[in-house]
Amino acid sequence: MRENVAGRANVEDTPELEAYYAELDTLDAGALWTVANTIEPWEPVSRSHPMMWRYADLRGHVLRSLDLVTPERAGRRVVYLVNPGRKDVAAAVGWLYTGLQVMNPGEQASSHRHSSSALRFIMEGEGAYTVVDGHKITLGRNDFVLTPNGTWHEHGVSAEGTTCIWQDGLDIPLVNAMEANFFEVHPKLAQEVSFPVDDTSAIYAAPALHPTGGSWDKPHSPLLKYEWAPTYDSLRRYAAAAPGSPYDGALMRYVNPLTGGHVMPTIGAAMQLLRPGEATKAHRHTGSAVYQCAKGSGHSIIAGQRFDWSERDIFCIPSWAWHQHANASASEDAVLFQFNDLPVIESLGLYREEGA
Ligand code: GTQ
Repeated sequence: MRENVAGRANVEDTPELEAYYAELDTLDAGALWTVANTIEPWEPVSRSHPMMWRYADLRGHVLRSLDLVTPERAGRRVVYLVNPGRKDVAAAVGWLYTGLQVMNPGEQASSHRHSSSALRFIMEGEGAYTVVDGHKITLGRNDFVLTPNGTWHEHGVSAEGTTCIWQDGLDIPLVNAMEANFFEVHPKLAQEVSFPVDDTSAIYAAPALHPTGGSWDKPHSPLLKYEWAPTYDSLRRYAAAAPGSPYDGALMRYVNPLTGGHVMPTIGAAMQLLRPGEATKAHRHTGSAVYQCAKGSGHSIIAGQRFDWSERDIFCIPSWAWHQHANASASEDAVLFQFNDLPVIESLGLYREEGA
């Protein structure tokens, strides 16, 4: 730990120093040189393990919770994913939380709001919806929906639908680390729908067109739903027209259509397509990400460990871990959804990247 390098702590323990440290400890103080090399590593040292959670392993357990608890009693019926290195903060990786939420037709969770920002990625089922600040949003497979911090939100499945499972992604660990988390339940437990259904898509999802007039001063995207069909179409067109990134294939960020920036101040998201047979080069960068395979199959090598994934499997890439991806198929696309903490990393000036 204490390397013998000029400018780095390199002090031998002596009885006198040990006594000195013990005295400082009684005063709730310490000698920096005993911890300097740990608290200021040469480069980021993530406590998160590279991990993959197979949907085939989890799905049955997620469905079992339908019989064990009601949304009323549980608040939210969710199986959350635990990184062994981040168990203490309920993170799947870094400061990001993720879980699988399940709901039967006709069920609705009570409306609430919190300081954490959240997103959902729909995995299976018909008829899911979310209400965000009075905007009702209908959701299908591979749709991605925002519930930015401070917005009232509730999720449900229409009576005509089927059992739905979606992935929740939140910055709960980050907001808790900042000691800034508030949580409130809506006084009426459910909101009124005060806008036309899917209005934010009608207003803000037009390709390369912005509505004139109006104003928007919130720090998150006014578009709340990013549908799968136009996303996949855009990725395919991009992948056919340009080489994309040697590290990520055809990767596109979900953006706030008014600014081109991230969808929320603390959580970014992206979708990437690996062409048939495509294998990327390895790179690493600061920032943590949670991935879900939205289509196809392949593998990723993360910090030297190989993870073979197929549709609905979830995996994570810790900050500064080397990673590369490959599509397993010679004829089909592989598509990966991800959410990440890049808006935080970038806005604090902490982004660094290194390619192999
Ligand atoms: O529905 O806002 O998986 O507050 C965890 C915490 C979902 C939600 C989770 C939450 C939510």
